[in-house]
Amino acid sequence: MPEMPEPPDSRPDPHDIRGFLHYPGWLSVDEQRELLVILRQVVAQAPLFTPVTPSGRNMSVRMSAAGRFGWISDRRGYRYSETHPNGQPWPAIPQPVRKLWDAVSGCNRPPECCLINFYGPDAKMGLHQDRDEADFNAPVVSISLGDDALFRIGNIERGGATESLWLRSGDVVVMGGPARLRYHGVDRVKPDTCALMPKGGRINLTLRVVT
Ligand SMILES: O=C(O)CCC(=O)C(=O)O
Ligand SMILES: [Mn+2]
Repeated sequence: MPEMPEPPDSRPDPHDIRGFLHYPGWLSVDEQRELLVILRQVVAQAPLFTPVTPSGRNMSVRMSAAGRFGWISDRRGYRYSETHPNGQPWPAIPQPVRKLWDAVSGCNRPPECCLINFYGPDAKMGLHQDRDEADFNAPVVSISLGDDALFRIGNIERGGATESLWLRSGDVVVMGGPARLRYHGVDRVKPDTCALMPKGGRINLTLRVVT
């Protein structure tokens, strides 16, 4: 048999919003379903937990992670940790997620943390910078699955005008270059906007180089 050429990989072009690259619908519905099956295996090994802020408040997002590091928060503060709060190492970053990083990050270092954020109907994430990493040359790559989320993008400094966009299941956002330290957050999730997960909710995967 003659070798068949690989089918062209028709991925969407990004929209640039304040230096964040938004790829609407990067993952097909089949790819989203495949990823969800894999993520279920990851959270079976590393169960979702409710992080507590240093001031003692429960975060509304539940979290887990894959990779060498997970990001955790408790009364002792925010930090990267090589173990889950239960003491176990984190599962490996799933292969399709690694491939997505290679395709969009433009970074020759592999991701060391795949944070898994689970948003129920009332969860949100306040405006913040991702700045617990040692090397800001590496971008942050975010993948959305499930219900729509209102994502807010601010400035490099705290305050000032912001811009919002809806992130939908299968969307990817690359936060890198001069926008690496831009404030961002999730104001709310719109329940029942996606059929991917039978009980609804939103999963965000945030990939980062940590060291
Ligand atoms: O859920 C999102 O889209 C953003 C998550 C995020 O910014 C983070 O985990 O640092
Ligand atoms: Mn962030």
